[in-house]
Parts: sequence; C-alpha cells; structure tokens
Amino acid sequence: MKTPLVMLLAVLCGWAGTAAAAPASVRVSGCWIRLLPGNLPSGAYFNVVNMGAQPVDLTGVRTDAYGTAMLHQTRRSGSTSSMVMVDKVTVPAHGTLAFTPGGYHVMLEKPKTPLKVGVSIPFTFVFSDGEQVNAECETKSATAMGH
Ligand SMILES: [Cu+2]
Repeated sequence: MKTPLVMLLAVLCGWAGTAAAAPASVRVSGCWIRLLPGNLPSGAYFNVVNMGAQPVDLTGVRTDAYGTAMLHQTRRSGSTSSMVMVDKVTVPAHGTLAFTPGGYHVMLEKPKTPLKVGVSIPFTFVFSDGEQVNAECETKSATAMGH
C-alpha cells in the first residue's frame, strides 16, 4: 500500500509544482475607467509593471462588464488626434508602461448594464507569455484626469 501512495503524492506535488512554477512577472495597478454617459465608449487607464528580465506584450483585456474591450492608441498629428487599434503593447523588461488619457487606453464599448461612478469592475489582462493578471478598475466621472 505504501508505494502507490508515495507515487500518488509525488504526482500531485509535481503537478502543483508545475502550475505554480512561473512567478508573476507582471502587475497591473491604478486601473480606472473614465465613464462617459449613455452608449459613448469609455476608456480604461492603468499602469503595467514588468518585473521580469524579458519584455512582455499586453495582448488583450477581458471584462464581463462590456461587450468589447480593445487596445487603442491615441495618435496626434499637428492639431488633430485620432485613435488606432493596436494588437499589443510591449512593456519593457524591468519597466512600467502607463496607459493614460491621450496615449494608450483600453476602449470599452457596449456596457452590458448601466454603470455608475465609484464602482469596481473586474478585468483580466492577458499577456504574450500566457500570464493572466486580474485587477479591479474603478469607474470615475467623465471629467476625471487620473490620479
Ligand atoms: Cu479608443
């Protein structure tokens, strides 16, 4: 009886060890949403910190609160600015990338339920190395400029 139990434990521990092997290398902090009225798209802003020795790409954002969540970049040329969709945003090794009004943001469209200022919405940030980071994003008024 003894040997099978030891083997079983080894298998279980080995599996658990594999699942926990990769320590989190990225962190998302200070996430907030500039909530615009009605069906206007809202922007989400946050900081991504890469503690790893390799650059990592943010490739997508998921939330149940909105129908679509896309990575966007605001680009200025002269006095006009426009938004473009981007596939990924690279966070440098040992670096921080800030998503801010006027720069990178996550464009949120089609809210599934009406949202109020001052609530926290769960988001999942998906990275190119397979890591998925959960963070809460706080809704703020349309005139908010960040922290
Ligand atoms: Cu946008």
